[in-house]
Amino acid sequence: MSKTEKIYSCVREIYAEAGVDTEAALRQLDQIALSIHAWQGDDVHGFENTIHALTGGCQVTGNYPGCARNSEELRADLDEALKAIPGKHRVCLQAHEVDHLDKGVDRDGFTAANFDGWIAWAKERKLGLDIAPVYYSHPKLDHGLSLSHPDGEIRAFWVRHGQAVRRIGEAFGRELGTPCVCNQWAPDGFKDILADRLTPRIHLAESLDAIFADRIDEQYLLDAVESKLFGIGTESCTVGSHDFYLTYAAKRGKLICLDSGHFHPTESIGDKISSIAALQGRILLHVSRGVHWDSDHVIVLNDELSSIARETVRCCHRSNIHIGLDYFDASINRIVAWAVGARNMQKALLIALLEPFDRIAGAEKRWDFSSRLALMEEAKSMPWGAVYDYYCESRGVPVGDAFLAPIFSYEKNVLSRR
Ligand code: RNT
Ligand code: ZN
Repeated sequence: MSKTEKIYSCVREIYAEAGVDTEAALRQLDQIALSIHAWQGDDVHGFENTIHALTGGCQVTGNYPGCARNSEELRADLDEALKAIPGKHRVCLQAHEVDHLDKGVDRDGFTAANFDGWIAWAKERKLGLDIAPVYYSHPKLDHGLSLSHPDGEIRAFWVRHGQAVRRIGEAFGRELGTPCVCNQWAPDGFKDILADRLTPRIHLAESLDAIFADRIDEQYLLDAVESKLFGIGTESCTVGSHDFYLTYAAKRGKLICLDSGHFHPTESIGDKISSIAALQGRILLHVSRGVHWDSDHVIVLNDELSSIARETVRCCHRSNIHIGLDYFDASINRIVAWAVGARNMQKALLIALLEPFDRIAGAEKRWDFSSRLALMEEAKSMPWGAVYDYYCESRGVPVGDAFLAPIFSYEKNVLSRR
């Protein structure tokens, strides 16, 4: 018996005494696939011939060496990251993370063939793929507007891009046997106070309806729409606000994407999950960490993350919740960033799965809020870390910070030579 197993066998008993089955919790954790965001590896640059400037709220800071320069490097880096994350996961692409381009074909002409390396890679590893259109970092993002632009031709270009990416997503779903989540986020917004806030929103709604006009079977593709509050250069109005997209998603039966950096800094998305689960019930999470603003820092195991994970675990029986990661830090080793954030997401989920929920909810039902508070606080110091260590070991992943050494040797041998 390894040290990890020995500790786990005691800890399993401690949990059993509290009425919690750790084995059942780990089986549930095994079922939760995280959608790992590829863009952490290339600083949201993508692999089109021309590197367009990052525009419209996607700001990456830092210049740590080793940024992936093409899809092959990005896949190799993702392989390293996946070795540090127990369980079976998915990978989400931004649609400019292409394998290769066809001469003279812009984003409105992309097809699944431009992603064939990704499909082959995912097939081999039995991974699901998700995707998002890229309505930014392109000259046709004019005055900060894409899908809501007043010029119908500009809107039409971006609508064709959205349609093209949905078809690519459908191909991912067909080829890989698991529905691809295709998330629509457009940076459209305004720096200063607007005279007419209505027209851009009507344009956005019409563009989205045109993008979604193609009926695609949900066994291949699930559509999501993502709101935002503000960004650099869009301080006064984001066209696709939460009110806009929550209504849109409810009316059109789409997943609503909740990004934890896209609300007022004190507003938590944890509380939103049950509200949506009670009604519309289709959610995509973009788990991120804003520091003062939507800065997309690597997620840490803090109260915000715990509440997102807890609410996800409590609500997933009556809603369809997909967990996507969405942070990007170019100031540290990018593979470590992937691993730390994904492991934190799992730790937060595990803590929620190990909560003695029946006892806590029982106290609540009896109006015994004193016991509810005490039980919730005691649960925080239960030895869940030993359960996570055992999870890693039993799924063939290094325990504790041992995942760092292989990543740093990869940095030395591969990343530092780029
Ligand atoms: C930006 C949105 C969006 C992006 C990705 C890169 O604020 O959160 O999800 O992070 O498209
Ligand atoms: Zn996001």
